[in-house]
Amino acid sequence: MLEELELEFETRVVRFMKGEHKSPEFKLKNPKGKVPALIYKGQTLTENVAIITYLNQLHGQLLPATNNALDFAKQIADLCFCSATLHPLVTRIRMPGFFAGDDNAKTVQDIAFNAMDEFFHLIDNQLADRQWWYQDQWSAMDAYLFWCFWRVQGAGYPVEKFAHYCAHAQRMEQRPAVKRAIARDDEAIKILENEGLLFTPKKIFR
Ligand SMILES: N[C@@H](CCC(=O)N[C@@H](CS)C(=O)NCC(=O)O)C(=O)O
Repeated sequence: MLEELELEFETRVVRFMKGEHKSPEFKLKNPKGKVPALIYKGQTLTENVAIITYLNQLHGQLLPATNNALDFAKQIADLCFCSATLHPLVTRIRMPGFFAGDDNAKTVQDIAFNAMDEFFHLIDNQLADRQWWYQDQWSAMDAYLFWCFWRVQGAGYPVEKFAHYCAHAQRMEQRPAVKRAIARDDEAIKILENEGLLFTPKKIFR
């Protein structure tokens, strides 16, 4: 979102493999021990839906403009679908062992794969006749949906079953902001690799 808005910002690497996100120092920023946490003018804001709506209030561009209360509530519902339904499934697909131990990881991942199928079908249907979630207007929904797609694809989830969602991901990859965000991610990967702290999803289950 920050790249799309062309804002100047710094990112910090949080070393999950060392439990840095649960450390007292990090919990001063986000007591919930999760990323993302946006620090702006000395104040911290957490939760993707709150960060997106706040940035949109400041800068626009992230959600279709509307004065209609119901339309706005529907946009929030869409973002909550990403953060409260898709996002927890993404983490169960990528790091199933974190939730139930390595012995039960495959069961956790299988259940998450099945649950994700239902929602990927829903998204694929919505994208069948349009380039972006809200027709011709790119929005934060497209960014959040792309993040989910990209993360589960990297963990062996069969995204190819969803042709319209795949075409959407290809359109997203062409966006300069997405290229810049992925370049930042690559930098973080290099740092973690050098420190021996890179987490890579296990594909041995498939
Ligand atoms: N509801 C949060 C979810 C954030 C979230 O789950 N982030 C994951 C990384 S993708 C995390 O920090 N997980 C660490 C943990 O749960 O211990 C949001 O929308 O910002």
